[in-house]
Amino acid sequence: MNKYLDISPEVQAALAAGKPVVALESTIISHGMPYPKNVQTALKVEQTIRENGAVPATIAVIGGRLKAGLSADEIEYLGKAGRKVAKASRRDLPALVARKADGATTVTTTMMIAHMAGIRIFATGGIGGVHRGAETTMDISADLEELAQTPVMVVCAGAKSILDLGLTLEYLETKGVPVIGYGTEELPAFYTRKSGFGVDYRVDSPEELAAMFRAQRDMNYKGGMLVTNPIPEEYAMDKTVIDAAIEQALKEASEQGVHGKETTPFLLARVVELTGGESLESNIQLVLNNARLAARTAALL
Ligand code: PSU
Ligand code: MN
Repeated sequence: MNKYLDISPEVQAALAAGKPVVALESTIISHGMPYPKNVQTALKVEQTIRENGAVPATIAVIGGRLKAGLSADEIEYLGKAGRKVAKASRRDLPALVARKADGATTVTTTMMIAHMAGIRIFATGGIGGVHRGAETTMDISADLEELAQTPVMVVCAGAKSILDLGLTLEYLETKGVPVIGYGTEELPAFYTRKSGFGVDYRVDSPEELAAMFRAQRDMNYKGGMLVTNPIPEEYAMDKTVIDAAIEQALKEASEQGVHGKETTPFLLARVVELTGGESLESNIQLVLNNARLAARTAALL
């Protein structure tokens, strides 16, 4: 086992017994939602995974240790510290480990640590992707590269249209990452169920998802699989409301010269501020929905 990795006793016991385990990210806790809603949500997501027959493994870097499975106190700590905790992508782990620092794991580092721990499935809200204007900024999330090289199934609600969703799909196609729509032919756009872009395959049951992932693993693919699960209808947002907020956030980011690792957190925070509590509630509900699907699929893997 990796010498920097700590697997919690509960997750370790589940893995040893071949029981289903679902990984969860921590950027959504520290950077994605305000305190204390972030902590309440993280605990509720864990509970939802348990109710659906799997063991949750929330992932983070604490004191330079790569953690798979956090205690409620550790989740509280990450949630309360919020933006003071570094956003940890692939390039950040060596520094955080060497300096014994804390990090909130993105989709990228959650996939990495899940894979180190032997966890095959991970539930989150939205992934990073190709940013609008990437043809000049070259801002492409490391999440796409990780999906191309780490064999973990990521269950999300698609991606927010702060990104260029068409280019994100092109990139995933180039990298050989299957994009699956759960109960849909269309890529969901996080707050809304539709984006106007098609997915590669529609799947209608956890059994079908598990079969596709098993086939991919049996063929020794080095990459992962992206499952996009639309937000439940009753929590979906009005497209015009969310589009206006995204346009406004993008305009402010460009005016203020926001760039690099700050781009995604800036855009996400502004969209939440501009749309108020409605988008936060949608965000919580779609994560719970993804946790349910991931737990039910993990039980079949
Ligand atoms: N998109 C969302 N919500 C999120 C993120 C992205 O809708 O919370 C977070 C995830 O942790 C994701 C990261 O892995 O942002 C991507 O950041 P970047 O674009 O800097 O790679
Ligand atoms: Mn970026």
